[in-house]
Parts: sequence; structure tokens; C-alpha cells
Amino acid sequence: MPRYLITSALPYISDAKHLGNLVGSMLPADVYARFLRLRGEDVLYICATDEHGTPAELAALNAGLEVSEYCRKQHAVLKGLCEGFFLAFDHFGRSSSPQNHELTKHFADMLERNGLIEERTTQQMFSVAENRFLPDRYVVGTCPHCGYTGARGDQCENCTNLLEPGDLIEPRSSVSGSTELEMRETKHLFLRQSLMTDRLRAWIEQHEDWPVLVRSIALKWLDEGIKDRSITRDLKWGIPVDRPGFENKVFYVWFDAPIEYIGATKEWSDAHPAGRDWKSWWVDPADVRYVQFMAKDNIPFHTVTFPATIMGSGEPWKLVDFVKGFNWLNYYGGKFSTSGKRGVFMADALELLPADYWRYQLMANAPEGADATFTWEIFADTVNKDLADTFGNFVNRVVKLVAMHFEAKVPAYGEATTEENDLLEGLREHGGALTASLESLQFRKAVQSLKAMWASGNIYLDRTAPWKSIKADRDAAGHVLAVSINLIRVFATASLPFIPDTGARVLRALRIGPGSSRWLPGDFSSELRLATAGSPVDDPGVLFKKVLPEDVAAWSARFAGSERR
Ligand code: B3M
Ligand code: ZN
Repeated sequence: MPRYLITSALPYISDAKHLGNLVGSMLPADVYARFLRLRGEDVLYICATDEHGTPAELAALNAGLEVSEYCRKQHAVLKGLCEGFFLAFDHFGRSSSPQNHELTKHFADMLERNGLIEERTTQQMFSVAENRFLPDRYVVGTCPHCGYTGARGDQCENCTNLLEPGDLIEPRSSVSGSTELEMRETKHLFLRQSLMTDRLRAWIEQHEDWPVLVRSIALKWLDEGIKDRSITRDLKWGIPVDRPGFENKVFYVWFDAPIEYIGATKEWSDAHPAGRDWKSWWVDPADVRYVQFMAKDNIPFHTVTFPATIMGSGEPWKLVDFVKGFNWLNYYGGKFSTSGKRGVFMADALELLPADYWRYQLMANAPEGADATFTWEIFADTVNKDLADTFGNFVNRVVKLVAMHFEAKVPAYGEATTEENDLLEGLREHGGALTASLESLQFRKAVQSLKAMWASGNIYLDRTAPWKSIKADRDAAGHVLAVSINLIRVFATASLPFIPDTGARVLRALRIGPGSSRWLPGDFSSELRLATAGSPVDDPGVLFKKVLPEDVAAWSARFAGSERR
């Protein structure tokens, strides 16, 4: 029986997180973790905030805070938002933790010892007024290709050309605005990952089960030739490089961030040492299946640089077994934008509607095989048809009829009927497909099977019409409603990975407490008789209110952003 280690790409501490950040990693990882836990598997779900690098420094500057204070506050904000979306991490750590400092330095030492670190002199933009080197992103100026005056030293966001700071016309510091800049020599440490190309390729090629998106990006990087990568930066905030001549340098954020997967596991262990052993998950574990979740721009770092760090250490650290990469979710075909206030961000979403509306619709429209787009029209259609009219309507119809005609208690069972046998066939088909889709991490398909299960309940009700048969044959109507109450339990259980709050609420109405649910069986025949005749059936209330045309109009106007699409 393997244990499952699940990590989701670490959200940057800066910038508010939008629906794309959520569906691109943390949410599907949570759905998968919940599914496995319902099956009784031993699961460790780890995530953390990615707190180093220029984004954090610039954001802290804009907030008028010390970076460490900014990160402390932002971590709490993001942790709260993740809890608001019921993301059930076992630990939500911080890449600035002492554990990550210690581990990052350890990996650098081991890479050095194995001849995979090299000191190289490079040219870097130096700000005389600030007496510091400026990382590429800190230099802004006019793009030589398109004349855009806000081009950054690493890339022009207007024409997307990759740049060097020296290419910019009239370069200036994005921190102080000073134009007193000059190129100077500086030293950086390079990870000689080019030496590991063959080993990396062999490792990637053995993972034939990885999604095409992941394999193609990983192999493309290898085919283009792995370049050695600088793993230090001239920044103050980050993990210090304890090395003569590197007093004012820190490790590059992308070197320390993936190591925080291990760091956060150690944080988790250190928080409650009894019964928690971080090394049993990461050091040569024979029984761990490690699954990573991320968006496609993060795939190269997770399939090349981080594995090169792990392999290059010469130590038996756990390598990922399966990489679930996602395409991008965009907003009406364009990008979400914090500065442009374009698109729905996590805090906005929770202000408008409960988390389960978003969880379900995002998974139904997950950008798996291709980019996907969020529109309020699509959102309203899915919420209204699937959640309100299919699942919600089924539960409310059954509960109301049982309250009205059977004192809100499970009626007596009768003989199995043709309709019930057909229903069982449907449950086996859709339940089996749902389980198989989740096992293979195909989330859109899984949601389609869940929806089909819910629909089979409405079909059963419509075919048996207990509201009619009650007049002529009370027992027959009672039997149908007794079976339907069991269906409510099956549907709510199957829903738990996706809409955990609503699923638990429906199970509570059947007096089934949290933690007592187990995932769907292969054979449902006994499932439709489990509710004891005479046991109480409470009313969970209306599960989902509809998204109305006026909501769509108001919200699409509110989140359209400054630059109209
Ligand atoms: N923070 C990039 C991102 O937020 C980066 C992921 C790190 S995972 C180790 O998309
Ligand atoms: Zn340009």
C-alpha cells in the first residue's frame, strides 16, 4: 500500500491569487488528496508560500513594509483564503522558514561537493546611487525592439522579447528611479545541470504515463540543450550564500522554492514531532508515490532544475513519480491582472459565493488538455444546471416528500423494481468511471461522471414519480423514497472531494458525521438499503442558489478590468 505525498506549486507571496492560480495547482491537488483520504489512503498534502525573489521585495516596498513583515502578514492572508476554499493541506509552510534555509544550504553544499557548482563572473547592472547590483527585473527602460518605455531588464511585456539589462535604452532602477547605472562584474554560482542531461533524459523518458503537456515541455527543454543556471542573486532578502565574496548574495528563488516542499514537510514534522517523521516521506522511501501539481510555466523547473538538484546531491531524496501539469485559465480570453483589476481573485470569489460553487465550476472547466476560459455565462450555466438543478433539486425533492408523507423518516423498503435495477446499472457505470478518472487524475472527466450520477437519481425519481404513486400505492412510493435517501448519501459521498462543505452538510442531514464516510464501492447493490427504515431525515435546506442574469451582468462589469478585452 503506497503512501501518497502530494505537493502543489507554491504560490508567490506577492500579488493576490486569482482563480487561475487556484485551479492550476492547489485545488486539483486538494480534490485528489480528499479522494485518496476517503479511500483510507495515507496522504500527506504539502504546500507553502514562495517568499523570496524580486516579486516579494518589490511588493514589500510598495506596501511600505520590511520584506519579512510583509511576508509574515501575506502568509496569514493567503493561509486564510486557502482555508476559505477548504484546501486541506497537512501543512502550509513558508519558504523563508529555518527548515528551508538549512535544507537549501545543505543541497548547495552537496552539489558543490559533487563538482556541480561553479563560480562564474558575469556582467550585472550596478546602481551607484543605491550602491547595489540590480537583478534584471529591477532595471526598466525603453525596449529596443518596440519602444515600450516600461520594459524590464529580463523581458519586454509589450512585445515579449527576452532582453538583457544592457539592451535597454535609458535604463533606470525600478526601485529608486536612478539612471546612474553602470555594468559591473559580479560573481554568481552556477548549477552545472548541463552535466546531468543524459541522466535527466533517461529519468523523464521512463515516465511514459506523464501527461503529454508535461513530457513535451520537459523533453523540449532537454532537446534545446540544458544550460547551466545561475542559482544566486544580488538581493538582500532570501537564503544567504555562506561563501567568501557572496556576503551580499542569496540563493535564486527557484533554487530554494522546490526545496521548500521538503522544508515544509520538516516544518510539519517539527510542529508535532510525535508520530511525524518528515524523513520517512523524503529519504529513500520505498512506499511513497509522490505526485506534483502545477501550471505549465512551472513544469521546466520541476522536471529539470529540481530533479537535477536532487540527483546532483548524490543522496537518496525522493524524486517525483507523477507530474500533473495544467494549462492556463484565462478570463474572457485574456489574462487575469492584479494591477488591471481584471478577473476574479480568491478574496472576491468568497465575497460573492461560497467556496463550493467555485470549486465545482473550476474543476468542471479545468484547463487540463488546453487553456480554458472563465466567463460569467459559463459559470452561471454550470452552477445552475449541475449544482442547483441536478444535485440540489434531487436532494430537496426527496427530503420534502419524505417530510410531507413519512414524518421526515426513512420509509419502509419494498421489493426491488425494474427502475431500481436500471438505476444500479447507472451507478456502477458512473461510479466506476468517477473512481477511474480520479485515480488517473482526469478531473474534467471525473466531474462529468459525478454529474451523470446525480442525473441518474433524477431519472429514477421521474420514472417512479412517488408524488403521484403515493395516492394509489403508499408502500411503493415509500420504497422509492427510501432508495432515494440512500442515493442522497451516495451522491454526497461522491461529491466530497469537489464540494466538501455541501457534501458534509447533506450527510449531516442524514445524521452521518464527518470522517465516517468511505469512498464509493465497486458494487452498489447493498448501497441502496443501508439507511435504516424509521431513521430521521433532516432538511439540509436549499443547497445552491442560482446565479441570475443580473448577477452575470453586474459581476462581468465589476471584474472587466481597466483594459477592456
Ligand atoms: N511560485 C511560481 C508560481 O507561483 C512559483 C512556484 C514555485 S513551486 C516550487 O507560479
Ligand atoms: Zn518590446
